Amino acid sequence: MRLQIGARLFDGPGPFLMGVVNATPDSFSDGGRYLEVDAAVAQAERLAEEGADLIDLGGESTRPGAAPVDAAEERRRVVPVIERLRARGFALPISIDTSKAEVARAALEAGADLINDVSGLRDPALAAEVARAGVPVVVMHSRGTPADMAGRAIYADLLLEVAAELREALARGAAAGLRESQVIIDPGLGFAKTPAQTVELLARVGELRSLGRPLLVGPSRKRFIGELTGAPVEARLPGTLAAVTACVLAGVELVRVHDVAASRQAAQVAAALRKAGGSLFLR
Ligand code: HH2
Repeated sequence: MRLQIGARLFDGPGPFLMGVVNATPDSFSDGGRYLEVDAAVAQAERLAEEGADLIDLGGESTRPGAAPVDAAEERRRVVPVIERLRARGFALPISIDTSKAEVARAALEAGADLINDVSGLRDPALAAEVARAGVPVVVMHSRGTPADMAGRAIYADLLLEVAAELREALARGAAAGLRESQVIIDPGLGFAKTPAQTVELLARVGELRSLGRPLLVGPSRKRFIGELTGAPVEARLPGTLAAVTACVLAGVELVRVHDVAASRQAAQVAAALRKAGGSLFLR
């Protein structure tokens, strides 16, 4: 891939690691808010030290069944974190995980560099905002909303349909004036997919290269790992590392993870194996 994200040129096959920072809510007091901002800033700085290439900041949970958050509240959660990071000279590109145009605009004004849209440009206002700003955007595959996506995990041909729906998202972007060179594609592991479908999608993710854009994949701590292993969410690092390895062997350029240090090591070994080639890749 060759893509400028903020101050940094992402050049080469990677793998590049996107470290996850969730700005968790606390509606009780401003004091709590301040502590949350501090905690999110500290987490971003920790992930940078661990070797993240960029961070992804989110102010709304996208877990299945998660309650929606309004734009004003989401902005209040993320903008102070971006402002504080930039004021402290944070060097990495900052991605904002949002599907709302208003939040995207405020985040970009505060110093974010990339929009991570888990809704796949379904809101024309967000697509227009990305086109206006000219920043890179992650276009992720999903169906429905976190509240109803589990019921939409019905596919006659999983890879064909995910690829076709991503192509439709690219077309929506183009209609809004977005250049294709701004776009990173994400298959959306666990979003409107059962654990078994997520495994199939991960195993065949390389097929999405046909879309001609860099790939980002987010396997970190997800439910398919729990279903395969019985591990609760806080004990899914080993399974996450296996999935990170699979992503890198498949040629995925960007991997979104919570545990950057451990993922960096797995990704480095996998990248060396990928480079060496050999029978590992023969079926
Ligand atoms: N997964 C989550 C959130 N955002 N963005 C992209 N591009 N790809 C993903 O796979 C992805 C994503 C869900 O993970 P997490 O951030 O841990 O959970 P939550 O959304 O509940 O904060």
